[in-house]
Amino acid sequence: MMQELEKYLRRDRFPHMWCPGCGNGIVLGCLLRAIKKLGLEQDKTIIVGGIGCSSRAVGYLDFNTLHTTHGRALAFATGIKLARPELNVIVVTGDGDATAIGGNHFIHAARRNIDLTVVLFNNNIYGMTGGQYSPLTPANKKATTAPHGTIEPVFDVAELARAAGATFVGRSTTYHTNLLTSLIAGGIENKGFSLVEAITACPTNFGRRNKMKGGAEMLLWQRDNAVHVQKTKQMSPGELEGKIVIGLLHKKETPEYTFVYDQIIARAREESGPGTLTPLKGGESRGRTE
Ligand SMILES: Cc1ncc(C[n+]2csc(CCOP(=O)(O)OP(=O)(O)O)c2C)c(N)n1
Ligand code: SF4
Repeated sequence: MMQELEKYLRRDRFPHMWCPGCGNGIVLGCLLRAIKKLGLEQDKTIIVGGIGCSSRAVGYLDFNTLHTTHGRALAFATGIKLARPELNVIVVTGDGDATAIGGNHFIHAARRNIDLTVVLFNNNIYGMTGGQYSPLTPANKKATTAPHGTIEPVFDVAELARAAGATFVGRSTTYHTNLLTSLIAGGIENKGFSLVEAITACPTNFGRRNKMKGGAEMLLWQRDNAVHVQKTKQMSPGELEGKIVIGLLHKKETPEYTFVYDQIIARAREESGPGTLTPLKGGESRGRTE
């Protein structure tokens, strides 16, 4: 980790709990580079995690952090953003956390276009609990709960986020770190719901079972199987089969949820007359009756 990123880390929490070859540290490094690039203040930035190896990242970060419950990171983050819309709210989550138990929160946060940046660590498996398959485990891949290969089709989580209403969607891998950093920065800058899917390696529970060897080989696999979205235009569906499309996949302008919420409060205040609602102080309180 570069020295200039050290100030963002709680050094007293080290050594970290991740296995050798795990990609989580690479995603974390990209997140911190994005934060540094944007010059976000540590006291004005909240990072929320669910439960899982990836969500453990919040414990190592010297920001306002919340380690919440499995699948509920977005529910907590939504509450924080509504109460304190001026803060930067970033969510770190795993593929199980965000799309299995937390799938409902995920689609509705995207639908609302609330200003949260979700960094989804997609290692295609439940890492922390020993390798059960998730909605992002590709078909035919092995897991403890699918010893002969999964038979369920996989979600395209980027497409899911776009269809649900997200206004910024990007994907990169832990091999393509510059792209991952710039997508996370773009997601934070976007005023609305942003998803950055980070394809990362779990050599312990996915790689080992699926004969992908170690973390280094899994990085090379990412290099060889990723295609930048700009190149896909010249490729046939057959050539795209099994490829990971990376880059900025979707961006659009839609009013952001807390902005619309403020307008409703202003309208409600006008309609209810003076003294019925507490004044807003820089987003500190919202719409409570006196
Ligand atoms: C309500 C609840 N159900 C199940 C669990 C057990 N559990 C902890 S982490 C986890 C899955 C983690 O997988 P993922 O979100 O993909 O993160 P990873 O560990 O791979 O980073 C599960 C099922 C839990 N802690 N709480
Ligand atoms: S189990 Fe997998 S995701 Fe969890 S720390 Fe180990 S390699 Fe990383």
